[in-house]
Amino acid sequence: MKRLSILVAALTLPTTWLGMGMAPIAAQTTPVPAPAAFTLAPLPYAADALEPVIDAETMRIHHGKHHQAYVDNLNKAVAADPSLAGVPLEQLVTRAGALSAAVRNNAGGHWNHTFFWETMAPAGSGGAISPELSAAIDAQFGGMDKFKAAFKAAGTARFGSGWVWLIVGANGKLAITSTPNQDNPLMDVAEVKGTPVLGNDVWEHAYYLKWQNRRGDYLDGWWQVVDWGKVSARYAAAMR
Ligand code: MN3
Repeated sequence: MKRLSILVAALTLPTTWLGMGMAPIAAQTTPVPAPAAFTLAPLPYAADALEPVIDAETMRIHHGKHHQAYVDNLNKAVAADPSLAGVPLEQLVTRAGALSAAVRNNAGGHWNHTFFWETMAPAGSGGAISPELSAAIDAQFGGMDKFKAAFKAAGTARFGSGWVWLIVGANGKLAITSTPNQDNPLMDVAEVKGTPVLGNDVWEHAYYLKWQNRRGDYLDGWWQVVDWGKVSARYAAAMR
């Protein structure tokens, strides 16, 4: 009798209870991977390592707040457009003109700042310029001093916010160029296109705490922390 009553109880279970038993099996489909989000890499040196050219407070705000915001806003902009899921940063940059302003500005901001941190090293610790890059600068600009003067002129002439670059153009020659906002010479929208080997941020957030309105002095001082070994390696790669 007891066995029969258990059977009856099972048969009278509400169908929804039986359905619940099936639910975990139905859920065992291949999980959709979360879209790969862009992340902010740590600085390749301590925040105060480039003092006195770039003070520690500027470095912390610039990397931890400004660059972080480009990364966060890029992730939001990409998440809003399913066609951009998984597209590498370099492709977002080179296709920037066909994408939203949010993607263009924040992909540019992320690419430019990553490039910028890697361009620098504590004074005296960066590598030496290669004979090949030195010769190319001599040939194109008439020597290092003239190159630096031309780079400074382009950086100070950039109205508002932007960047100044040394690039290798499609003709294999060096050129100095400047871009507004967070654009860069890799973008399809750049006036002068090429492969950047060196770039300096001339947004006020990059220098104002230390240099205030003296952008030209910041551009002069900045050479102390440029890692010419890194720049030379980029030049060699661009010429391959
Ligand atoms: Mn910046």
